Amino acid sequence: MFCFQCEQAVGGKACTKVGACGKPPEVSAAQDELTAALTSLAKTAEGKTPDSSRDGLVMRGLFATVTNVNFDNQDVKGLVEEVRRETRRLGGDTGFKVASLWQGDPDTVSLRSTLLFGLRGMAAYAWHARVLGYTDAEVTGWLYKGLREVGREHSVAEWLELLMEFGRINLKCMELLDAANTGTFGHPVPTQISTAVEPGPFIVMSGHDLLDLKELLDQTAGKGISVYTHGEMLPAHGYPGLKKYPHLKGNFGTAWQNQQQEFAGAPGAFIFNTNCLMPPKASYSDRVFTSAVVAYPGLRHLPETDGRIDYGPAIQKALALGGYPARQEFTGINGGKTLTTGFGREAVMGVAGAVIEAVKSGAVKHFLLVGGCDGAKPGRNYYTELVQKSPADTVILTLACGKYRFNDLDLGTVGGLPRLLDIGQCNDAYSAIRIALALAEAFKCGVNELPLSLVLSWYEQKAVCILLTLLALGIKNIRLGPTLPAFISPNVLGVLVEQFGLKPIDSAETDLKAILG
Ligand code: FSO
Ligand code: SF4
Repeated sequence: MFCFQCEQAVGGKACTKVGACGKPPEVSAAQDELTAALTSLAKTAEGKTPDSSRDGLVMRGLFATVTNVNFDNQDVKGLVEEVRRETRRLGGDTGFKVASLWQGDPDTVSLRSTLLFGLRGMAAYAWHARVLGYTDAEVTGWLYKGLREVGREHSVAEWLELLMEFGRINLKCMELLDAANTGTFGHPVPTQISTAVEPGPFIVMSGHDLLDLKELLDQTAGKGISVYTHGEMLPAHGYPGLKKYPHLKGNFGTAWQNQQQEFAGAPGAFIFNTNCLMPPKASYSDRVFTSAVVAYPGLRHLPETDGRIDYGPAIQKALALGGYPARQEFTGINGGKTLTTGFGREAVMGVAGAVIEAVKSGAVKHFLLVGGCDGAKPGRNYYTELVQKSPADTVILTLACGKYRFNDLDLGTVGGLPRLLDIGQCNDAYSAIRIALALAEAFKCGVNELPLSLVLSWYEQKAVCILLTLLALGIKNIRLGPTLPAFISPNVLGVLVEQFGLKPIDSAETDLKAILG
């Protein structure tokens, strides 16, 4: 096998025997076959009448190859078959060779992989929007285009142009998902969340798909079951259309990489609906369920009727386990007992006057966007330290699951604003971009001239598409850690450093000093 798409790639190079994520070689091979099959389908579908179910298949096919999503060989092979059937139906055949994906000139492999991984991330976002009934022909069309380009040869300059074009399209995709989430559930409002678990049966939902959470809340209503979010589902608490459910009680656990410790011995049911599933331990695997594109051999996959998920098996499990006999106090990783979220663009722009005043009066000197994924490797304490050591006149904006490193800290307020503002999930990078653009407009300058620094953490392919969007917007001097992607070749890194001022993180002290001058 060969896989180097995430931050856990063995030795900072690639997983070649078995995935550090637990992905076995046969699944890796099946995913490569799936990518090749999708490329052939994209070529064959060019110029043909668009078809919604084909679009859904392309999204699911790309999404299934994202890190920590699908570990089931049969499932992935089933997708390969579906894609090939559709290709044959359109009169095409399978031309693109699997091996050619990861072979050839290192810079070409690097640029091709960057585009492919970005497409995988964007497909997941497009899928979340689609299930809420939101699609965009340009975004969907670019999934096909991107796959075709992955199967073609290009010069370095052409690859870079494709990556920038992709970054702009991914902005549209995140905008679409923002419209889908806020259009369906309203704009997030600042909300406090408990980290405790109440007595009685409970279900924990992990992932990004807000519609799945709503349906779980509907199906558990009146059954005496409490529902908790986990990982990237945390920002769901801020949405009026979800926070109105009284049995949505709080958040369970911390970031995804701690699930094997945190789920062990917990008498509740756990559902994974998007990424971030780790190989379950035998001690709790009987209570973990997968849904939608997620699959793991031996775990129960929730059945679907007319495309909607039946949570019955998880409900029965939660009732049978019965939950804790008494309230359990849990904390975040720094010992804090409450978390806050819901500072999306509407909430922040609603207090734009106060924000601008705070900057003008000098109460707020700098904004730090500390966002991205969390992960298992050491070195991520950097993000906790950076936030802890940032001075009292800074505001920390955050999004995605990397926030679990510091979201239980009480950072107090500045100029009447909380110092820590959780914008939401990784896809809410869209909201962060809108906030940055609004600030730039208010101060009549460019985003790069704002007292704003981006310090990002990456783990998987959603982070890749977001990074490409930020670069395509011309945002410079982004700091990236905890390590740089294995798929970025030295020459490509040289270009990113030269054109965009992209920097690897250093120590928290050094970076803070450089950022705050
Ligand atoms: Fe995190 Fe996992 Fe959202 Fe990722 S939960 S690591 S970038 O899948 O998607 O932030
Ligand atoms: Fe390795 Fe990451 Fe690929 Fe898993 S997804 S096989 S950890 S590079």
